[in-house]
Amino acid sequence: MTVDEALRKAVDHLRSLQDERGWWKGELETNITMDAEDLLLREFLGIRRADETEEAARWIRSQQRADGTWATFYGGPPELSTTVEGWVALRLAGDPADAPHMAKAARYILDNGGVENTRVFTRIWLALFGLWSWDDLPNMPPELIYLPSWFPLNVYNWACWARQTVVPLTIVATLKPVRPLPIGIDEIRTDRRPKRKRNFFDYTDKVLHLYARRPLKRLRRRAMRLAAEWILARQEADGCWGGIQPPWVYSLIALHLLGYSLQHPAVRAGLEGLDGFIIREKTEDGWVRRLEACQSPVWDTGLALTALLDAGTPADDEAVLRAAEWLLGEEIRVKGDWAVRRPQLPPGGWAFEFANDIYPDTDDSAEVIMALRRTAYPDRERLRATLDRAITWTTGMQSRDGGWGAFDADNTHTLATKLPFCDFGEVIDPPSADVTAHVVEMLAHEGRAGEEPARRGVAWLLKAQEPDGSWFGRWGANYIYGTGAVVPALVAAGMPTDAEPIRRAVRWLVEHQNADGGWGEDLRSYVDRSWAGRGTSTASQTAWALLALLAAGEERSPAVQRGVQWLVDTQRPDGTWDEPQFTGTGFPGDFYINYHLYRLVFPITALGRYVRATS
Ligand code: R01
Repeated sequence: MTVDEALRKAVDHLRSLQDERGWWKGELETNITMDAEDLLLREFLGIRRADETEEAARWIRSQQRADGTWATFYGGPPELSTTVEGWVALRLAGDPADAPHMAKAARYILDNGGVENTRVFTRIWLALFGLWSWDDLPNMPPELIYLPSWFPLNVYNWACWARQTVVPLTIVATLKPVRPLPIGIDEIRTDRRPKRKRNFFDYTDKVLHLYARRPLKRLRRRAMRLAAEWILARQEADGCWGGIQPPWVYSLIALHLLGYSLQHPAVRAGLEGLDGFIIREKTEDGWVRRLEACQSPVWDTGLALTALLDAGTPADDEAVLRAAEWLLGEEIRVKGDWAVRRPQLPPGGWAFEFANDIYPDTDDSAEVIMALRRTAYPDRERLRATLDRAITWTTGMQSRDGGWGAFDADNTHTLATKLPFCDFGEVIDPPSADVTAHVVEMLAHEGRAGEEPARRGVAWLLKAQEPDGSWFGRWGANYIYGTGAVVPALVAAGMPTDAEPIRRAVRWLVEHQNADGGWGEDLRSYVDRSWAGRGTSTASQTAWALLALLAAGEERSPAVQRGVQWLVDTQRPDGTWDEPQFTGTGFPGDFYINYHLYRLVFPITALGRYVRATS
């Protein structure tokens, strides 16, 4: 098989996946926390059905490994909180505690500190059912909503995903609801307190617990009302909150506890919208169902469009124009929470999801701008105006330090990260190399590399280069993703390919090529630097390495030849690639994503650019 044939087959496959309405959307696979919590949510609201429970339980069981545990990514190490949630969900579904798969899970849990050692979110879910005491959870008062945007810890200093999670949780944790379950968790308790690192906030937490016992009644009542209004004002058109599962389910629970019935329009829209995030699939064992943590149509469509164009698809191709039309309709024309930090900036740009108007992000906006600019969309005036707004918005979201975060500017205050409440994931959204690179690349393509924002972005990137020549990947795994984003951006911005930063990156990539010719990087690299750039070869990571090498002018090098050959040799007969490995990152160390379209769009872009560079 030649490179051209492989590319054509891949393109045909990608075309076949386009929705007739113009978009692409690959599954966004995460882990069984989603499915366990979905059962618990339905149980809590009193709407859990036996058939849905059985399908979810079947999926959860199918993901359990031989040692009884669950992980947060393919092939990953056992994860305690996920395993506890899986165990509880299966108990709820009727699996007996003494069944071998349950006993094995319990064994692992006990050996690793028991439920006492799980993350705060897991223990909140247990507390909702009386399986954990609300008093043994960090306090988070609803009065948080009063803090003005200049005050430490105010909600706008939290990353948008954490902000939207914490506001409903203050309501839930204040009302401390308990809906008893017919199951217990004695099998997974140790009744020992885990040793945690303590800091100043553990003493504040004691004070907050004392206040929580006798709050100023009127202050608290008003805070609860303000928090509820804050939540309701942020529900999106499809019923979601922030397009992601945690704010969504906690907002539903909070509203429900405040007396909004299941028939209330906001609650109904929320529950119906959630159904749109369910994937059902027939397997050998019967139907399974799982929940997407989030959906990625705008991101996928931007990347697919770029892939088609890089593969030589004409700019006026019918599939290209259909995608462009859909993306133009997805433009965001309203202000969102980002405006708290950039009040003068007019709206524009794109979010990641079908509906997330209050939270557009710079990463999606940069990718979509680059893709749309290359199309021959016939209404040139509409295209120009949309791109102008998007470029202005994206540029205006630059942080003071010269980099770009995903959803907010200057979201860099580390205080929230110190709270005992925040023991999971990222809670701030500071600039990252991958996002900054995408924005710089976009500005360079727009002919703005010489202007101040791009120059400061380049300076930010140069400062962020690791001593070994790579760049950290915040939203993709990991140094290969970061390096694959930054090198093309620096070259687009005018850096000569023989400049020292580029040469160091090239050397790092070549040194980390696998013997089979591909590249791979295990997600363990986020917690253990010895995994940096190391892991089983995957299609998306091989493509990212190739994108950097091709931008660096290495198209005739043995490394590129072997990388391209790896893609050709491992392609499936249907034109795509197998990629059970997760190469997407939600939160380094804690939450990972398998974007099902990455295995196809990135190889197409890499092969397309290779063919162009060598012909
Ligand atoms: C989550 C959670 O489930 C989650 C889901 C999705 C994301 C954020 C941003 C982007 C867009 C994509 C996905 N781009 C910046 C990246 C592009 C590749 C984040 C988190 C889990 C726990 C909590 C996500 Br608490 C909150 C959210």
